[in-house]
Amino acid sequence: MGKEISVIGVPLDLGQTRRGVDMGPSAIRYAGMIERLEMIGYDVEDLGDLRVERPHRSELDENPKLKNLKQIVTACTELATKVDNVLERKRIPVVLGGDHSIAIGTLAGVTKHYNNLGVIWFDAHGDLNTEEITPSGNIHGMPLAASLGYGHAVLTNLYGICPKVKKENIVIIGARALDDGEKEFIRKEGIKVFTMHEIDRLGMAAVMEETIRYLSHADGVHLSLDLDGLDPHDAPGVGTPVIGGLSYREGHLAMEMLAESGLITSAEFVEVNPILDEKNKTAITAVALMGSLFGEKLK
Ligand code: HAR
Ligand code: MN
Ligand code: MN
Ligand code: MN
Repeated sequence: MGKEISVIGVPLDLGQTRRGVDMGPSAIRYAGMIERLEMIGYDVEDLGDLRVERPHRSELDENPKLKNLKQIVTACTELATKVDNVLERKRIPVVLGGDHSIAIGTLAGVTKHYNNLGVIWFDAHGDLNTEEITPSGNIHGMPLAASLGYGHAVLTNLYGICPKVKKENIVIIGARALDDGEKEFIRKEGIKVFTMHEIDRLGMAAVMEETIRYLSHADGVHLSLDLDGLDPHDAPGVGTPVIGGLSYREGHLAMEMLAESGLITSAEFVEVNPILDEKNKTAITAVALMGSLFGEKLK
């Protein structure tokens, strides 16, 4: 991994129904992200935020099983182009959400550059729903399924690449709120998942060692970090908090081990909602995790 990072903000909140996560990129920047990465020695280029249109109310939620599909596809396609361009220039893309539906766009842009892309999905949720099994119709519950080639064709074929990632190249970490349909999907496809149960039993260090080993054959690894993977105590500013999550220390250890491994080639930090937050705590946590991920040293 080189020492050049390009930051792309995606102020999109249409993948779920609680407004405010569109302010995530600002909150993360205000928490000192750019300066933090520069302190570590990176050349950081801030490409600013994507322009995401705020639709007329009458256009919202047209299809209750795929809410705001059109707007999400537009934003994700633009994001894919930007991410693709950053990698073309041999820089590391770091995407700031926005809700997790944007991962479809990030992965579309990233996967073009690898033959065997690995993905670490750090999340309380599986994000493995499709319009057939979704309990909510919210597309932020679908990006991993879409990237695997399951779901509506405009999502699975976004940017003309399907699937964007292979099922044997994914590790989900921190899951504790999986829908029944998602559990069935995980079993059927044999997807590697470390639920909170396994993390409690094995400990975070062993989980990360196994994750790094599992993905060691990949020629690039994308980290998709949903802040709700952390416990709401450390990350209260998220739209769908779930108790019993990873502590800040476990998250921090995970990031340090990933930094040591040298595996990570792109990243995104999503679901920061400053309206639901306590004094920007969640964005501050996100920036601290980024510091560790990108090799901040204690001594
Ligand atoms: N699984 C539920 C659904 O599909 C909740 C998803 C919540 N998702 C996120 N992203 N916050 O991980 O609606
Ligand atoms: Mn998610
Ligand atoms: Mn989540
Ligand atoms: Mn440490």
